[in-house]
Amino acid sequence: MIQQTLVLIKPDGLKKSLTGNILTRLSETRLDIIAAKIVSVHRELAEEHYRHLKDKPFFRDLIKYICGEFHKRKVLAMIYYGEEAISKVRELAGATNPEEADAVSIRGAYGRITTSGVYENVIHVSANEEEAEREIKLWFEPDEIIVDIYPSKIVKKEMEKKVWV
Ligand code: 3AN
Repeated sequence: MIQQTLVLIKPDGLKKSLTGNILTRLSETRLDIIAAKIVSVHRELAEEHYRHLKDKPFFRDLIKYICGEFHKRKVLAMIYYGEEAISKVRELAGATNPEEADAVSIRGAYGRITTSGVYENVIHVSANEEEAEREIKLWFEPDEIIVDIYPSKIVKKEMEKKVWV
């Protein structure tokens, strides 16, 4: 089944200059990248992204982490697309807990748990098709994706926009 999945290289991955290594590992999947951008993550986006964890004791630190307060204030957001994209990318990413992740997975190789208990697991990948759709629509506009993966519509908008001078 053709699927799409959101992949985030998190602030620790960027701070540690792991982007190239992670992209090389992900290229083993032979999937297509159909969207990519650097995002400075604001609190609302972070809280919405991790809304299923809002009652967890680690939620506050998790939001600080993804917003880059411990590393760099940016993430690399991408959409991978192709046959069984979700399971292929999840397998390469490895388990949530980097100490339990397979040693050759991305999280197993590059992740760590800090002394204050924050999981720095360098990469986010969507859990299933429903989450992928929710997350992709949260992080990307239809125009930023080069394949029509979900239905969209054209609307006329009068809005302020930054342009080159
Ligand atoms: P995954 O990212 O593997 O789908 P989720 O959605 O359960 O897993 O967790 C989201 C993020 O929350 C993880 N990537 C990790 O950064 C953090 N996290 C999950 N469980 C814990 C935990 N027990 N302690 C600290 N941080 C955690």
